[in-house]
Amino acid sequence: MVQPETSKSNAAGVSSGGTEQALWLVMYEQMLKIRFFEEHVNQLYLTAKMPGLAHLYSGEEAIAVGVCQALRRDDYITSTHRGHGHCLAKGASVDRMFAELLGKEAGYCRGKGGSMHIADQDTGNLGANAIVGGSAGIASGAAMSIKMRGSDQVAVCFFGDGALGQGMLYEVMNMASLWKFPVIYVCENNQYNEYTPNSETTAGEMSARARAFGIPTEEVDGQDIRAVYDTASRLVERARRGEGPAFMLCHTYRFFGHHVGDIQRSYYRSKEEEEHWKTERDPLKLLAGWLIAQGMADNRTFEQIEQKVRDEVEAGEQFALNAPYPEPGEVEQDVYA
Ligand SMILES: Cc1ncc(C[n+]2csc(CCOP(=O)(O)OP(=O)(O)O)c2C)c(N)n1
Ligand SMILES: [Mg+2]
Repeated sequence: MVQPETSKSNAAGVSSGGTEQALWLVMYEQMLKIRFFEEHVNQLYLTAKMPGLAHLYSGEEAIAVGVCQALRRDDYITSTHRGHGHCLAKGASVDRMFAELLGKEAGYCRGKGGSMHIADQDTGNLGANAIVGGSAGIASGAAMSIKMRGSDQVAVCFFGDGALGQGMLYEVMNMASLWKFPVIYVCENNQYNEYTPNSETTAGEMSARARAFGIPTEEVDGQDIRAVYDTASRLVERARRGEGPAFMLCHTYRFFGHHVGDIQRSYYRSKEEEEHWKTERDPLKLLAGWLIAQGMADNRTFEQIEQKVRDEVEAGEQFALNAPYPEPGEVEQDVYA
């Protein structure tokens, strides 16, 4: 993965020629990997090869990729029930991701966690989490540990707009602000909490919640990876310098249902609304269009990336389908209650 040096190489910064082009193409590839991975996850569900459900991140890829691209490998993230994008963007491999979803021993949690509990210490991923708002405590605790150890790492907490109704978020934002923890709270406002629009669940202004604790806030178009990366880079570097937490509100949309089984959605949102986001606000199309307009890529570039990513995802899926399940005797190993 190309790591940015500073915000100089980002969208709003000084062009660094070939390096900038390579950076955007890497981000395009990462987003496409998440998109294709989840297309396969949906198929695995539909063909009854995957136990349980999965919450697809399709449509929101620019947030995970744009933020994680601003991080170092040893920085931390915490994720949500909609976590595939965060895990892949932070460096998880597709074969072990598929293996986890299929309950195989080669998976990140030896097949015991599934889609909503993928963690990977090697890439700084402290875990996906099915408790809405739960990751805020974990990310803030990790940031406290960074501070106590005198390290210059940063922790990022991804969470949905639904978590704005959870009290724990406010307890930890208060502490993080007082003690200047290096943590970025990234709110993925996809407008819905399960099957309810957030206009029915969330009073007042979203960013005002963080500002009440003296935490600086930034609001970005979460479909525009250049804006996400630019903002995340600034906030991450600020936290790394010891200047404390920040709150990033990203406006986005999930292209599919709350989970893979949520097929009949017209009672809570219209087909027209979904079509609009898919055709006009797709983060992949937006970045591709910009790269072409800048002369940084052409159709052939995207065909090559697509082939590479398709091969990787298909090979990862095959690996997982053929991989063994854990021994039944291991069922209680690594399980905490
Ligand atoms: C503490 C808690 N309450 C309720 C639930 C049930 N639940 C699962 S996802 C969800 C909605 C989450 O909405 P949001 O945070 O906006 O995330 P999104 O699904 O939109 O990405 C709810 C209420 C839960 N998992 N945890
Ligand atoms: Mg939501």
